[in-house]
Amino acid sequence: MDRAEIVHQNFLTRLAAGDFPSGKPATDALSKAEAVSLFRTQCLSRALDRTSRAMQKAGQGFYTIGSSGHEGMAAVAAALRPSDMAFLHYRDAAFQLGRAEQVPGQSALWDMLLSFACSSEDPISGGRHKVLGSRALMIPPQTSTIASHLPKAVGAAYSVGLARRHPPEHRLLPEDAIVACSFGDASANHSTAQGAFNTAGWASYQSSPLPLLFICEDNGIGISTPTPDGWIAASFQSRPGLKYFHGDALDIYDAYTAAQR
Ligand SMILES: Cc1ncc(C[n+]2csc(CCOP(=O)(O)OP(=O)(O)O)c2C)c(N)n1
Ligand SMILES: [Mg+2]
Repeated sequence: MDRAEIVHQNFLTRLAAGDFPSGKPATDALSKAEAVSLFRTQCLSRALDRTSRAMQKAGQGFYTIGSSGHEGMAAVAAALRPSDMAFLHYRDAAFQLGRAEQVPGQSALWDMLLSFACSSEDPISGGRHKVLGSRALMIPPQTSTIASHLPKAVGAAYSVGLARRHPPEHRLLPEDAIVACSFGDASANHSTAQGAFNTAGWASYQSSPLPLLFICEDNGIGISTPTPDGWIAASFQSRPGLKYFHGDALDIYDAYTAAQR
């Protein structure tokens, strides 16, 4: 058994036994039905990870960039609206699947499997890469080139206010839309990311409308390079023009509440 299979077996065993990690009790931030729906999305995301490995073994798939451990992004999707444009980290299958729940007529699972297979029928990249994205879900196509999407997200958020100031500028996003942009803890150190944070702060500091939610998915590591304990909080909690919120992505109630704030 490989590591992913061991984790899966442990998951099944503990689930069956009701042997859960001690966490904070459920709050009324989510109804029972909403919580179950989020858990289902999380399971689908994990199932995609496992399927991508099986496809690779069978010579049918070419990407196993996983979302395991990042399933909490389902809660972030639930806190946003499908009209809030989202520039996603490459591990955000759960976000895309969660958002697909909010928009009728989607085939998000199937579309992602086509992407793993490099199928020319993959609707977002035509089989060029494993790409998260969907026109209907307002998720611009995104590969795994770290930090490349952050400046684009800043520009998109800036355009919301700009379109308001320059009628009859074309308005793709609703007036009260926000733009979401997620990335990994190590990606946050990339100079392209730093430029985006600085631009966002610079604009927001002088009261330019910049409805932008940056989401750092801190799993403590970037490939083999650990992120120092507390680094993300330390480097983001007192930047000019930026408000910092913390959410526990292993707790859907906490992640949902933090994203809503
Ligand atoms: C521009 C660029 N440089 C380097 C890489 C190689 N690379 C792939 S993943 C990764 C680390 C990302 O770590 P983190 O942002 O913490 O995301 P995680 O994979 O932990 O979710 C790097 C450097 C890349 N994909 N793109
Ligand atoms: Mg990381």
